[in-house]
Amino acid sequence: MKTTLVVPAYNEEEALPKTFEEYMEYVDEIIIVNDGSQDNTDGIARDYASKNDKIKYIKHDTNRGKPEALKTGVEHSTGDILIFTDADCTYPARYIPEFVKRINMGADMVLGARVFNTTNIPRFNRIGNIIFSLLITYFCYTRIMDAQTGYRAMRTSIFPELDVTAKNLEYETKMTMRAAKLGYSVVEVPIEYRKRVGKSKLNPFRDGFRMLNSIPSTIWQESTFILKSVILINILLFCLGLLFGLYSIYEKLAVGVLSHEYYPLLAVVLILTAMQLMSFSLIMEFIVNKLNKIEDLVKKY
Ligand SMILES: Nc1nc2c(ncn2[C@@H]2O[C@H](COP(=O)(O)OP(=O)(O)OP(=O)(O)O)[C@@H](O)[C@H]2O)c(=O)[nH]1
Ligand SMILES: [Mg+2]
Repeated sequence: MKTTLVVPAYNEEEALPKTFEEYMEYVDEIIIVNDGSQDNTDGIARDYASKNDKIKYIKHDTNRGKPEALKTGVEHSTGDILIFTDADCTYPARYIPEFVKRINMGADMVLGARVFNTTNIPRFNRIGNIIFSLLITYFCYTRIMDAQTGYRAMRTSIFPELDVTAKNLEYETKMTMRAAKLGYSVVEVPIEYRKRVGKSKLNPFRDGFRMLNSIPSTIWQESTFILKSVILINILLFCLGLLFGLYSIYEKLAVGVLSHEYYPLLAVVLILTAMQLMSFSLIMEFIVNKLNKIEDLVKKY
């Protein structure tokens, strides 16, 4: 199967030559998308593309953000397998054969999970990553350690279904979640994550806050209508339980006796029902999605 590497680059003059040199031997096609850089990214990418048939160079006249740069790259790709990486030398190219192997074995998406040397991941990203990964594991019923990784491979045929809307950092996470939610097989390959070459464009506070902020909206957007209804009912049950519980605690502390002795029990029952119902719905949704995917496969062959 033909492999296409898509590399978004924004002011990466320092890391770009190393990226080309490193990845060249591992893929059949490289698409570099210059996302309106102000440095010499244009000159370097143009030069490499003119000397090498494998490299296609595309340029955004203005900066549109990483998700748009990746989408432009995909539009110009001709491979059966898409591989995304950053142009900052953080992701080692040597894992590509393993990614391709996993896809050939039946995976739909392979994530390069940054589990070794996580100190090279900015602190806010690390915290966000842990929260996202736990939530995704729960919401998608699929164990995912690094939903946010920028290093991933997927079958080109599934990309249109995973074409999520996002302005920045949350793009990869949303895509991972959509894939898992749709019942695609998402697997992880543990990778080393190196220190970036060149200046980071991330602002730990602004981008960290944005990312944490995007967690509830991502979960909401990626939920089906039925799941959204269940979430709302659960929130209602949970809040009611909390209200009864807090009222009982307040009464016990302030007055010393409970006017309604069954309130604490009611609180526990409501909260546990909400949690059980949520887990049950998520498991049901997971099973239904997987069965749909199996049915699609059976119809195909
Ligand atoms: N930040 C940022 N990156 C972009 C943009 N457009 C393309 N990119 C590229 O997307 C990749 C990821 O961006 P990075 O700035 O490395 O962000 P990161 O990998 O989350 O964090 P650091 O490597 O620690 O800076 C790099 O190859 C960038 O050059 C953009 O508008 N903003
Ligand atoms: Mg990076």
